[in-house]
Amino acid sequence: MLNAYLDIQPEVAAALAAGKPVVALESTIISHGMPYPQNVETARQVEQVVRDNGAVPATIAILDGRLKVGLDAGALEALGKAGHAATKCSRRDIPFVLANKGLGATTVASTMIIAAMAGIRVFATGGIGGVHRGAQETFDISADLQEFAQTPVAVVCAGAKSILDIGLTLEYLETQGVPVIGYQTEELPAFYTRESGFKVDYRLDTPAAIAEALRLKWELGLAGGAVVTNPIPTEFAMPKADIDAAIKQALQEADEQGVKGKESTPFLLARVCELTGGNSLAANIQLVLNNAALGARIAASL
Ligand code: PSU
Ligand code: MN
Repeated sequence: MLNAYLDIQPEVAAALAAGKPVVALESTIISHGMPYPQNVETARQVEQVVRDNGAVPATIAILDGRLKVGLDAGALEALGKAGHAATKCSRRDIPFVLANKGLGATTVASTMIIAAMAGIRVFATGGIGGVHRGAQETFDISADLQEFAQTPVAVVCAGAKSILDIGLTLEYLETQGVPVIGYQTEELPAFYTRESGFKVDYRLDTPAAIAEALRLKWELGLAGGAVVTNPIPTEFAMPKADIDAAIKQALQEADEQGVKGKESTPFLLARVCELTGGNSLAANIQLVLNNAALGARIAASL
């Protein structure tokens, strides 16, 4: 590719050159989104599910002064083991982590940027960043939301977690011209649960219909991507009361401890996981696998 700092794994490069489906995967979910060793195990399973659904997986990270598109087993293990010691890289961080040849885990925003550089249009993950609760005071709004507005990659996720203000996140996306699609649902899913009380912009029922809407958007030259929300399968969804209680406590602890900035989301994710025992982790793993399958099918349709 044009970018001198990009290392595209040969299998991924061959698929892209042949016009075969490729699905980008992020690495902050590995380092900061789940504990070791389930994070590495899940990352491997996600790649396998992408393959089983007819696409080539490309996990993205920053390593040894290179933007990596496709990671080998050693790199996945290193990221998973490093955990919070890896640098969580959003848009602003990319050049600095490249320059000091650090270990950088890419968020949704930076994964989109690097995927777009490589020519990948579909990306699957668990949850996205958004407008945090209390953002009226703190201004804590994830850079992911700006990225959806400018970078042409569709992100398949299980909706927004209620660590965020879901209503404000939707308002922000509307302002930025970012469509929120519901796969086989009119209601926006809330990550661990299938219901949020909010509506998506468009319900589409097949990967082909989603691919067609994306194709039209990009053919018209409309900047940015789309948020494709995929509800957690019913059998893995969590009781709303359990997850709400854990989120409430995690938010209160974050407030008491003065956690802010880029630490905020990883802190909340880790506390929710601890407070619910393994339950939320098991749900989290299942929804990511479910999103990987849908991402692969959309990529295949594109
Ligand atoms: N939400 C999750 N799991 C995650 C993240 C968010 O349910 O792993 C990660 C993603 O990498 C996302 C990032 O892009 O956190 C958002 O961080 P921030 O709010 O600091 O922008
Ligand atoms: Mn933030």
